[in-house]
Amino acid sequence: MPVQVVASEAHRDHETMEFARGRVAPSPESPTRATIISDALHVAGHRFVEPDDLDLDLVHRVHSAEYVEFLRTAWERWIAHLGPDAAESGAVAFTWPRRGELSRRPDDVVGQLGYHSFAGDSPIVAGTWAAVTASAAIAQTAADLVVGARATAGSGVPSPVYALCRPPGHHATADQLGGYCYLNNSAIAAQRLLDRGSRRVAVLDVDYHHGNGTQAIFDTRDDVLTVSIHADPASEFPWFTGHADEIGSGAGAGWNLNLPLPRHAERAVWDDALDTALSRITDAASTIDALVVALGVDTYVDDPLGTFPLDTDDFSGIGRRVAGCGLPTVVVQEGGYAVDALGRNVAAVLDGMASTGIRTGDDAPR
Ligand code: Q9C
Ligand code: ZN
Repeated sequence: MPVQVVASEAHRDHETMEFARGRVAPSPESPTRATIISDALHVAGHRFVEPDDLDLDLVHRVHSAEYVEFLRTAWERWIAHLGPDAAESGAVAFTWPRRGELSRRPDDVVGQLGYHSFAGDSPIVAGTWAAVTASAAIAQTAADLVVGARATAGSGVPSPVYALCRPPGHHATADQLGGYCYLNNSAIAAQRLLDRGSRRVAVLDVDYHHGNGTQAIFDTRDDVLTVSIHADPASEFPWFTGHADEIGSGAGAGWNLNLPLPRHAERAVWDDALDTALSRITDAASTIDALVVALGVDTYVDDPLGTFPLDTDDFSGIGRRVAGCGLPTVVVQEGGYAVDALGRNVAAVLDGMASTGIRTGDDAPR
């Protein structure tokens, strides 16, 4: 059964370098990633849709206005401040606020880069604003399509909608970029579902890395259940959050679940974690009426950034099991860097989801 895929070419000119693994090299978060996924989903016969214009008010519900304005203007301010030679690196920080000290927002773009980032792996280049706003618009549109389908689906659960977001988003907090993420597309999709009538939304993050940004954005809120399965931050990026004892705070206490796994965890261990995650979501299913899957496929056995052993068949299994929740679902692309396998891995997830006989408006019993 074909799935609606929201995609755009506006990410193309967001192409960065990263200082990692001892050298400066093209970032693994490359434009090619989106092309490979798009090609595989075209071949699989899915239905492509262009995103609507981005609703900046929606973005401001999960990001601070000064952060969004910083993202919009940082590139031109960086070049104006440092001259054309600074184009080569892209706008990137080398100084960050110090732990436990007051951190006042600086005036200059160089200081603001430190204020508005937590990692030096995500430069801002000329094409970044166009790319991140298109990526967020894709998430917004995918949420709108799921809501629209629900309205017409009668008693059936609508088919999933896939948001081909690039760059990814789950590391971005309300006011900090990092981990190749600038705007938190999964959080934007979740907020959109709430604004369009969901009572409570679950975000299930299966990326190899902890979804720190999504956790932080919804930390004190009980209208979004955030669940993340990831490599233990004691030995993996993003290093400082993602531990099992982070359960949310204030009204959000009990509405965050972290399932950290050791590096090189076996498939059975990962599978058990998914069961735990899905039980938490279905336990609360009386109040949860929509799901966002933050779909990183950097859990793949050959991913250059990961250590988990999942293969392409495992990804269709994930799709099947997630669809078993029976919730209207937006799938938002996060990480995944084994470009040769990226297309078929994403296609496998959608295939697994669409093969479970979820009924749509067209085939639901009346
Ligand atoms: N040696 C996602 O999968 N990169 N982001 C820093 C420095 C961190 C991954 C590596 C990887 C971020 C969306
Ligand atoms: Zn990742």
